[in-house]
Amino acid sequence: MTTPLSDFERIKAGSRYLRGTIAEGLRDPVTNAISDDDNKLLKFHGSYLQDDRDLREERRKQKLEPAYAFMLRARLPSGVVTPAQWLVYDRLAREYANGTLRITTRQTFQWHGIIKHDLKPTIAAIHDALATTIAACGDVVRNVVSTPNPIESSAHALAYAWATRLSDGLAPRTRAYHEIWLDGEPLVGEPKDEEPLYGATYLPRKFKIGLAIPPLNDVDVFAQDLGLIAIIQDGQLQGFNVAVGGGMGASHGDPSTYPRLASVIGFVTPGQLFAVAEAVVAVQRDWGNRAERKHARLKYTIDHRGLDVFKAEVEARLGFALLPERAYRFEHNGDRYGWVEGADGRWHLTLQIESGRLADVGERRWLSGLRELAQVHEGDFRLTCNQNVIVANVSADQRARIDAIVAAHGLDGYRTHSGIRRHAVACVALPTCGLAMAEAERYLPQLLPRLESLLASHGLHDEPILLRLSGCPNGCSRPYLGEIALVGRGPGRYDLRLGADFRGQRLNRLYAENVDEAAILDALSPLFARYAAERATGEHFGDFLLRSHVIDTSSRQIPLEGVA
Ligand code: SRM
Ligand code: SF4
Repeated sequence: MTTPLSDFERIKAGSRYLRGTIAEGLRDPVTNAISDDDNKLLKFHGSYLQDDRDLREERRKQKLEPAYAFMLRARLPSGVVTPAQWLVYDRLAREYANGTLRITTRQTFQWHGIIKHDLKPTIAAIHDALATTIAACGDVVRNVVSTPNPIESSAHALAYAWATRLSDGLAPRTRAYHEIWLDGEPLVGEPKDEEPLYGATYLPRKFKIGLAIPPLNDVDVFAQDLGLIAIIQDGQLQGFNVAVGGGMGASHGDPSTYPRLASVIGFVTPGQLFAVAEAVVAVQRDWGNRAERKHARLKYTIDHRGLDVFKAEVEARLGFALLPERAYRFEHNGDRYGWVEGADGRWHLTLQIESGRLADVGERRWLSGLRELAQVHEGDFRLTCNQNVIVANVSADQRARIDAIVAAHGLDGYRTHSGIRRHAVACVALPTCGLAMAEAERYLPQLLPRLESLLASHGLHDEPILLRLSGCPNGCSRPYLGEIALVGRGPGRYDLRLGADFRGQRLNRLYAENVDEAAILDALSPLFARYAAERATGEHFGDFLLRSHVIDTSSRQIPLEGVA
């Protein structure tokens, strides 16, 4: 007996290539929501219906419908934003959203709190700014991330070109987006096959691609469904190591779900890359689990069928074999802050933004400050997968002007931040995320000072330590790659996980389950003390925990150096 397909598959199949009744639902004045089925389809257009969870209970008591509003996510390959685009996004944040812009862990922008009436003009404005929101969410290839670091300008230019090519080439083709949001001619009758790659039911689940240029693993390449590791020799791009089956999401108490690091299966030349990406996506389209969404990501397809079988199928479809993987070495997966000079003499300034939230709060006026920068900046901006921003391609004579704006708006905290603060990432969680079990972004400002004072008491204030905070086990801050990670269980309670490395190549392990802040600090204090006293020169916290057997050594890891 075959297992029935998930309800989501029925909705996709009946959607006429993602149209559903979204257009009609947007016009319905009776509710601020849209139907459940349309909400599922809306994700493919880059948006989610949410409600303000802080207000949920009160509104329920008052017999009001929840405070519905939409989250919208842009598709910005490689996180590159021009100053002109920045100004549009900033205006949309103030005019239609909740007055904030949110940089995500996949180097794009989200807007929260857009009411139904304003969703269409917001999307249309993004389109007019030469960007899009299509396939920013949904069962498709998402926004392709790549290293945003422009120091090696020629290598970065290549990474950007490939990220854009993959992002555009693997995007859905349906005209539904134009019809619904941009007043394109509505389709008459049944649509023909508009999706040569995806077909009418798209992929079984989301699919993520990331491209890293060693020694920087600033995209967490092993957390991607398809990770590409650029191999550059003497300034020339030789090709890419291909890694498949990475993913973070898991569910509490369900061992059949788990985070997994991508497995390197070989090397491809630049000329082969697009075909290889398309073949990997196509095998997942055909082999992925369409009955159980919890098991539908590529990582489960691979573990279910076997890596060798999966690779053989990809090669059979390609008609050629992948070459043996090439040597590579990562140093870290964080961002470097402050000014650096690129190989071409242009300057780049990385600013740290707590949880990627651009808002004007007290003396730190991120939204206004970046707006003012966008008004004078002649280069571009790069969003990072650690939720930060690079003011990129600045000429030497413009640096002082940029510095003055940064200082005037209180955005230069990166100069004095502690080691752990410089490496802290938190997901959105409450109040907008419907899946959050505990706070993350809103909790980080309380947690950090406590961790900092604990670290300082052991002389570790400046020690770089990766902290990742997620409000639930879905893992949007990639917490399973944190040297220290908190994964939400319930209000004020988290799983404490420890011992990933500093390069995104080793998963951490569960250390204490379902604990509150006091227990977390109690657990960490003796470990910090031991680390301060016993670490080897240059040894990172996660590596120390592994060496000293505080965490189990059996966690799957990628060898720290690729094979020669
Ligand atoms: Fe995520 C779902 C936010 C990166 C794994 N994620 C969600 C939703 C849409 C909640 C929902 O489904 O209702 C969250 C919206 C919250 C809000 O109010 O904005 C959400 N995810 C985010 C962002 C904004 C977190 C952030 O603080 O930056 C990131 C947006 C990225 C982007 O621009 O596309 C974000 N999410 C990630 C990552 C990190 C990454 O991709 O590098 C992961 C782990 C990697 C992975 O996919 O395995 C991630 N998000 C998930 C999952 C678990 C998927 C799974 O395989 O089980 C869900 C839940 C789901 O899909 O059912 C989820
Ligand atoms: Fe929401 Fe969980 Fe993702 Fe955080 S990790 S944004 S709580 S789905």
